[in-house]
Amino acid sequence: MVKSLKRGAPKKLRFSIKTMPKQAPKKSSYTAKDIRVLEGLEPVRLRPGMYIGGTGKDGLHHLVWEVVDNCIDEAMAGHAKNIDVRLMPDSVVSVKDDGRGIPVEKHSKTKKSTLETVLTVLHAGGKFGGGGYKVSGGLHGVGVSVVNALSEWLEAEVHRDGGVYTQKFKRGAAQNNVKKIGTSKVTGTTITFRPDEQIFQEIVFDWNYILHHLRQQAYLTPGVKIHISDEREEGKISHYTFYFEGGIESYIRQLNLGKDTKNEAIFYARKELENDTLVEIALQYTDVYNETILTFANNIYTVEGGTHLTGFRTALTRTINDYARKQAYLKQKDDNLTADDVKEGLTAIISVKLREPQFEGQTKAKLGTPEMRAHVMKVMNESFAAYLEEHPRDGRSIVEKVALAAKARLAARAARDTVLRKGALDGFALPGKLADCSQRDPAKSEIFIVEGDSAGGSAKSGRDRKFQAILPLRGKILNVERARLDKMLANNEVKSLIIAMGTSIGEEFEVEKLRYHRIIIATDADVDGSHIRTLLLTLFFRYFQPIIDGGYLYIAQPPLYKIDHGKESHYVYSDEEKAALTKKLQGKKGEEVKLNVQRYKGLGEMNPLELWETTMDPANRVLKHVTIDDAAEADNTFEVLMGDEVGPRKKWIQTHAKTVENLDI
Ligand code: 0RA
Repeated sequence: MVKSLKRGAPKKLRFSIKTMPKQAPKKSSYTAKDIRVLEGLEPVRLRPGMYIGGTGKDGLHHLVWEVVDNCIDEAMAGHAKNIDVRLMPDSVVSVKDDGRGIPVEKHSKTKKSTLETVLTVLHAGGKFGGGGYKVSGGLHGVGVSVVNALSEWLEAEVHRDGGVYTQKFKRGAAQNNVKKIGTSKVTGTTITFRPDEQIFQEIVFDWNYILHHLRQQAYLTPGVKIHISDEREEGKISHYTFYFEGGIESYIRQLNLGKDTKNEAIFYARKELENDTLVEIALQYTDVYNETILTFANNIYTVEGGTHLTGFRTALTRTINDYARKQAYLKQKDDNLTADDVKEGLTAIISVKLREPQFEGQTKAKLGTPEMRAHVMKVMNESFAAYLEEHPRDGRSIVEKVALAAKARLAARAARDTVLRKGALDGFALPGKLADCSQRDPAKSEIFIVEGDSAGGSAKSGRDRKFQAILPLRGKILNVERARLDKMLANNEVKSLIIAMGTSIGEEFEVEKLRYHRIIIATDADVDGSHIRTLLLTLFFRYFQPIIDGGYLYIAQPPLYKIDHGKESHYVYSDEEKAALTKKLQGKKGEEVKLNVQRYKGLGEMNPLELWETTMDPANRVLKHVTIDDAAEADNTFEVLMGDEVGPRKKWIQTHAKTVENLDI
């Protein structure tokens, strides 16, 4: 058990001096006593961003994380087993634990009760414990006093030494001395608070966000039971209990649920090193193509990775290579297995704990502490090599999987080299199915990527051939679900697209050679259409980012319905629009009028004129400009919903669904 871990900066800490409370509190409204107390917390209210990262959604939720974190510390020190988080009406949250209870007796230094000190003195959290145990100061190293400072009101209830004690605060200022209000046979702390509307832009908590975070915390703190309930709507209570005996090993099992696993025994290592440093690693290979790797430092999710991750990758690659050679799975002369090869099918979690971690990167979500690289490498080198020796069957499956990835990598490279050498992608021979425009100036030219031959036919007839080119793609062929993206590049449809664009791909890519400055994806408004759109966006995201950055990529917005009303025809682009228009047309006459509503399932159902009028004519059409965020999201959707990685898909579905219990698996 590692005690006294000081935690560092928040996941998303933006040190913005622009972040100011909407209204700074007026000192005059406080009594002399309040001012004395507030002096300590005033900086928090003046610059909330410095303490919780901001006053938006993340900052608001940090209040909850901060309190829960103190409870987790109490659990990690072996004193608490249960944490209960309740979202109550009117943005009130309460967080309860069954730990020792914050001490209520007078503290020798501050002459106030320890409870009041912990809640009103910045960074006081850790200094007041007895024995070797210190409260870490919470997830963000700021302590519960920050939560107190940023709450309209906060109430602490402590069960300790046979009594029940409470104390109330307003905007960080104590309203009374701690008082005994009853007797109790149990121990624990309950902190109930309402975030201050003067500080936060909005004080509505996001249930799914909280669920996701607390589930993750439960995995990272094996043995602690976290119960969460949403009691904000009367008669509609949802609740979850997260309890994972197996810690990050359980987390791996959950992520790999439903996938074919390569090594049956999940690899798990845990090592305490000098200076209260702890390294925990769990991993398992599956038969999927991509990698799922989650890294944490002091229970903070480090999205951007950092030194713990690089240490892990280096050691993993080296250990697998050493083992493969030693077992003669690789011949001496064979190429090394690369870091990319060992990624394929890997599910891994790295969780490190350390004193005073350094966070860096754009979102302060990258571990910078240099020594951590060597620490993780050391743990990995020793334990993973031992694991492979002790589990020869699992070792063999892992090496086989990695070797297969290497083979595919070499084959893909060879294929790409041949294609590039032959100059097949550089645009000299335009594909047969491209109906090109006559215009040669890229700035004035556009290309519609349409789905299927029938839409292709309508679009070719309906277009203005001077500046509009049409490239029909066979959806079915393109829709290579569960395939690697590099397979897609070998696909004829994709090749046609690359040749038509004229940019080539990979090292040969040149955005300056783009033949059209508007690339318009025009797929149908159905499931297949959205599949293909996701796929194309993913392709652009991974291989043609400069096209997105240059603002050249668009999505056409064809209408969903045509509504005929007497001699008038209207096109509508959404169900809401349809409802509104129907209401308007019905209302005109004050009686039932006959409307003929036609739903367009595909672009191919429109005749050329309709297609021109609604979707292609620059004077009328609506185009959605694709941003890098749209494309990144598509890429993610591609991974989660279309890939064969069941873990994230399950997770995605779970976080978006309501269930009651979610116990260890
Ligand atoms: C200061 C000292 C001790 C415990 C705590 C604070 C404490 C804080 C929180 C916040 C939420 N739950 C908490 N539980 C405990 C040590 C107490 C002792 O030595 O008995």
